[in-house]
Amino acid sequence: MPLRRSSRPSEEAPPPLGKLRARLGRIALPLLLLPLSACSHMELLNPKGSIGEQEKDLILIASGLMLLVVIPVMVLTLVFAWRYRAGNTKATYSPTWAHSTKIEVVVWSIPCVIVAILAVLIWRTTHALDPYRPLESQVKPVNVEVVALDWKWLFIYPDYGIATVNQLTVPVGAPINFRLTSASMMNSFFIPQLGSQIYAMAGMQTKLHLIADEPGTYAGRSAAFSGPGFSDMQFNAVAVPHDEFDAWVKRARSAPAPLVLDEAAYRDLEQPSFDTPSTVYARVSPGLFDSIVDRFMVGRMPALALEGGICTPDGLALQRIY
Ligand SMILES: [Cu+2]
Repeated sequence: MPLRRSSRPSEEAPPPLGKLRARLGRIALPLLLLPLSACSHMELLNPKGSIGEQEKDLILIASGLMLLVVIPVMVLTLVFAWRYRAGNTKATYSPTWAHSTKIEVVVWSIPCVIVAILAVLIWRTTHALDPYRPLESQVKPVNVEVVALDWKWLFIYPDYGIATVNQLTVPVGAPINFRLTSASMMNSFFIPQLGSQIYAMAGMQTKLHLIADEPGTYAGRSAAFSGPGFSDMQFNAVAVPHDEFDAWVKRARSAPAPLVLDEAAYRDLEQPSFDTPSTVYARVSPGLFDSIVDRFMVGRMPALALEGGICTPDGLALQRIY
């Protein structure tokens, strides 16, 4: 539309309310629908596992509840500004007005109710979706030990004696029990389409339980800045049917030129590197994950001994033995 300049804008009659509403509707509707059209590209809103599904529901319910306050406030702001504009002589004019019990009840009770509902909802889902909580399933879970290195992810499959770098292959429909640690910087392990993010920290271990309900390739990443190679610290989480997973394990173990992740190979691997290609190790030293966690405990050992504590394999837990 070409710009039209009125010679005396102040005398131009304001458009009637009906027309204004129609105009606002024409602008507002596409704006409201815009984010929805992008849903299929937004990983958090396009989950592929039951944890991710529940988290998506939580995001949508919580956002909806909060919009119950936000939308009326936005709309009423415009309505009030329009209705009580200087030019409108029909609106009530009461310069000494100071208090309205009705308004007080509305502006306090509605947010209180919403906060109460959100509190109950969040309390329940926080416990239901606790990353440490094992998933109930008839299918045998797969254990994966995750080590955040500078700047790549090492995945160890202790039950199969294999390991990979920057590639996570998991069977569809089986709970995946992750144990995570870091060999250096703190990192954040995140596969948005499968659910919760969790930190990986040196000298301690965190746990995460996820499940993939559909076969596919899902982007995994570090969601915490950890240095110059951070932006390439990405991996593919590939969910495949169970028999394909078994075949993949078999292939990994019987690679023609097998790579072995022993202590020496690990020393090489942990050197900082950028944009590391995905690698499969046919064998891995047993107990590698625990030894990576324990490495950061050395300085604390004498102190722990003096305190009469022991260091459990379960990370930093300090139990007093007397
Ligand atoms: Cu911590």
